[in-house]
Amino acid sequence: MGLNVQTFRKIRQSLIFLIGTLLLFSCGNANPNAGATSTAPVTPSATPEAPPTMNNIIPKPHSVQPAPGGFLLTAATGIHVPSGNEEITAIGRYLAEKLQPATGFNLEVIPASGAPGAGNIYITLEGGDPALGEEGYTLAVTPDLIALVAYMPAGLFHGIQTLRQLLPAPIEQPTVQPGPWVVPAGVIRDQPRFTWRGAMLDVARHFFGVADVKAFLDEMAYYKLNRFHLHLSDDQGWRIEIKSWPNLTAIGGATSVGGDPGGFFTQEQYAEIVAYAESRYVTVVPEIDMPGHTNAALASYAELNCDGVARPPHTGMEVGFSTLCVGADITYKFIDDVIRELAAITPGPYLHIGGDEVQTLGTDEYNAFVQKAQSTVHKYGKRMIGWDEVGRIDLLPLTIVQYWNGPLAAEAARKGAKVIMSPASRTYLDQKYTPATEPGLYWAGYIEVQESYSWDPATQLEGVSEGQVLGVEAPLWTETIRTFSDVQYMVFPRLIGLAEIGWSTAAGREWSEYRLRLAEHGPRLDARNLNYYRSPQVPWV
Ligand code: TNX
Repeated sequence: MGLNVQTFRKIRQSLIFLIGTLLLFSCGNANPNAGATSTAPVTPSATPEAPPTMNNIIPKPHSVQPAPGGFLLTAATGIHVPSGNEEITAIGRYLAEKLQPATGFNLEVIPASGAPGAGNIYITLEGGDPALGEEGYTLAVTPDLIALVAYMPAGLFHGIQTLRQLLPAPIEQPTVQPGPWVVPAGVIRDQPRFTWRGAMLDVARHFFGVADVKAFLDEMAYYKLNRFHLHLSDDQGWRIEIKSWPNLTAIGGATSVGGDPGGFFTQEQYAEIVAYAESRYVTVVPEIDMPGHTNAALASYAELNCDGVARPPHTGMEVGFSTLCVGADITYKFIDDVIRELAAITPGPYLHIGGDEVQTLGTDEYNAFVQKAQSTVHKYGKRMIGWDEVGRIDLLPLTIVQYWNGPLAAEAARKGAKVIMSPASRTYLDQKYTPATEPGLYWAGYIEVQESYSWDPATQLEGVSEGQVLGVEAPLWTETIRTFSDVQYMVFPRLIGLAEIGWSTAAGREWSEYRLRLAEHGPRLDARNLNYYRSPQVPWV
């Protein structure tokens, strides 16, 4: 038979490798920062064409030890995964998919046991360090091999995002680029600071469909975010099919702010989003806002109103006027049905019930309602999350409070609840960057990129310290956000900084250094064709 395929691959690999090595030496060291450690000052490369360094990764890894030289990725590079492990094979395929468009290589995912020979990528749980936790990983790059090792698959997935960022920026282009595709050598040991690193998309004020949501999830995964909070109902729209209450989507789903078109997810579409998120190690956190922010439901069913009269649809932006009829039995039948159906299609452990901005109920009425909602969420096997107003009630041990503005999150923390930090003045992605920003609101202030980055979750709110913080989340409310291009513009680059706040250690995290790393990400955002705010605070390359 002459040359068999394996031998041919090996010879071809050796030849390409030899050429690559020569190329590396002729360009000098592939890593100009070799010898530096994560504590040394960062010198980002000056142009997108310069060889990549280990120092431009966002979120910044826990520890980085650069070494001389680099690994040349070629068409013959194999991605070796443990044979018989479907989950890791899928992660290997994901990597191959991400590298395909720009390199033109159809990298083979090879089931194997043990470390492969030179010129390959090795992805494994073998030797994974439990001390790096469920999401940590070690990425060791030598001129011969890329070895990605983690204790759990989520860590491997995050390590792959790091690997993508170690390749030159054109790796993100959708069409074939010249290369060469050199990964700088060194060792990265990495793990997150917080377990909750989230983004929220409000699909109620304006609706964004499955394709947009998937694109949003892809971007979250790239920055190692792991919680996707979907704000599914509000005064202006109801966006999730509830089979026992079909008018919620038939009537409540038809409207949006400003009379823009409505829309909703069928339960099948929601399941598709959940599965897509799962494949990117992101947990979906659905929110049905109650008892306020419910005009869309009150317009769909007359019996949910205390006076028995259906409300007209609301397409304005005012908040606080609507409430479910908290004294009526039918209200509790309604929330039981909604929570039961939503819990059944949500594999993640969380269900968000909103609870914010109710201006038409007394404190006792509000507290009694939220108490019942909490029992219902618990009955269907989920942990309740609420905005900080729910901090007033008797919280179950696993209930989580999401801080946005008031003093009640600290009260909840005193009672033992964990807090998700979403301070409006730092994390609200719907707030304008400057007065010149076209979309957006500014009630929490203008939030330039520096303001959104320069804060710490453990010191932001008096009475809430590191151990009480579950993590961080940036919400994008969409009253004024009408297109997915506007979504991108408000999200980028602020969400990138939020991802770093959630992942990287506080020590050494500084705007003056971060802005240089962020600048290096400009060509990557361009290559991914994202619309983003080119803040004058950032020296974009
Ligand atoms: C406050 S934050 C809200 C939302 C609005 C947002 C606009 C919170 C829990 N409620 O209903 O969309 O401000 O910035």
